[in-house]
Amino acid sequence: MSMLSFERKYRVRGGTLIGGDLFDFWVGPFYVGFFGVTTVFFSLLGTALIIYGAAQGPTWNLWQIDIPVPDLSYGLRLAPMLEGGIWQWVTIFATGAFVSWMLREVEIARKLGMGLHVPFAFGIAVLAYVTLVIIRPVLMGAWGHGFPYGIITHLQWVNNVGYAYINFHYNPAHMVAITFFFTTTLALALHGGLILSAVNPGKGRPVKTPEHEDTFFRDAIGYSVGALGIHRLGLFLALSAGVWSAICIVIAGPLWTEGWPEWWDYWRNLPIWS
Ligand code: 07D
Ligand code: 07D
Ligand code: U10
Repeated sequence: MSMLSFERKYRVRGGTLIGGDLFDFWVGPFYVGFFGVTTVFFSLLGTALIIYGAAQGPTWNLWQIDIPVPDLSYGLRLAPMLEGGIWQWVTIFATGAFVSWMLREVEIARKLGMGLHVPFAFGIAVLAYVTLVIIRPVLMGAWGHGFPYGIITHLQWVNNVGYAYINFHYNPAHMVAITFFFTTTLALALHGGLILSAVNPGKGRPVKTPEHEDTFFRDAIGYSVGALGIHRLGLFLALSAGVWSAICIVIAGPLWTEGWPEWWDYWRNLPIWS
């Protein structure tokens, strides 16, 4: 394990949100903490339930396993275990595990005296998940609107929900989200390329400075966002992708019930043209 001397210096007490010193220890490389225990607790229960659900058949093929949502007729009530109840409990345990993981990241950041950017960022992924399986189903009045837990079946859900709105590509928030995803990969490719070209220029050639990095982009596009700036921009782009994804699905149904192509009719109906 590299950096053990550093870790020894920083493996100090404190920074916990709850539980004081009780769980303030490490197991191998992993920090435990109160939320490490709750993460393990929720993950084990959730995984056990998925295995129990898989055992109900019809397959052990990992790609085919499915934990289906309750029928829409159950509305927002608890369903019997074998009729969607497993999905409901897995949802509770998964949400518990994801929130615990985020809070464990908060405790680790506090211990190290660092900012909370990483847990905040993970919080956006959790927000997208919670939007899909809790917020939107609640707004639409039935747990059956959540996505099923299966590698192939969750793809079918995305496909079916997409076509339920005729053409999901016409959802304007979906367009914004996709643009942010694409821009994130562009920014990461530019940043990864720039850093490697400067600090790993090849055997026998001198490592270049941040001034070289700035100058490259000033020469190429007339402006450099800077070494700190590119990381701020990267985080902003990636989090915006997640936020606009959550927006695009939460408006599909609760706010707009027709096909997305029809949404654009507002443009033709503007008083400017009529
Ligand atoms: C590389 C970090 C590692 C994480 C990995 C995922 C499990 C699931 C569970 C057998 C980038 C581990 C997977 C623990 C096993 C059971 C019951 C992260 C990296 C390797 N999806 N999705 C995948 C999840 C949704 C969509 C792959 C999760 C929404 C499409 C994997 C969630 C919508 C495609 C997966 C989730 C959606 C995928 C690769 C939760 C819109 C693909 C994921 C909790 C967001 C791709 C067969 C990956 C694929 C794919 C997991 C939600 C759409 C199985 C855990 C409902 C269109 N999804 N997904 O690399 O090949 O992420 O599918 O919200 O094409 Mg999905
Ligand atoms: C939800 C994942 C959260 C993950 C968490 C962590 C574990 C632990 C452990 C590895 C949000 C889980 C961790 C389980 C693992 C270990 C050890 C991320 C989540 C908390 N679409 N579309 C999106 C594109 C079409 C449709 C989002 C592109 C069609 C629907 C994104 C195209 C139709 C929904 C996106 C395209 C359609 C989406 C997904 C192209 C289908 C959604 C990203 C090029 C016919 C979903 C919030 C995301 C959404 C969504 C992209 C096409 C339908 C913007 C590029 C036209 C129904 N689509 N789409 O949200 O917004 O990540 O979800 O054609 O619900 Mg789309
Ligand atoms: C970045 C960076 C940068 C770096 C970096 C990185 C971003 C410039 C300096 C990081 C990037 C990388 C390393 C690149 C690769 C990363 C990816 C591609 C992202 C995807 C990542 C993965 C796919 C890996 C996922 C792996 C995970 C999540 C680890 C899995 C971990 C576990 C299973 C254990 C988790 C530990 C927990 C929860 C707490 C501790 C618990 C234990 C050790 C278990 C024992 C439990 C206890 C002691 C508690 C007791 C439990 C109880 C009581 C409950 C019991 C309940 C019952 C019901 C029995 O920018 O800088 O470089 O590197």
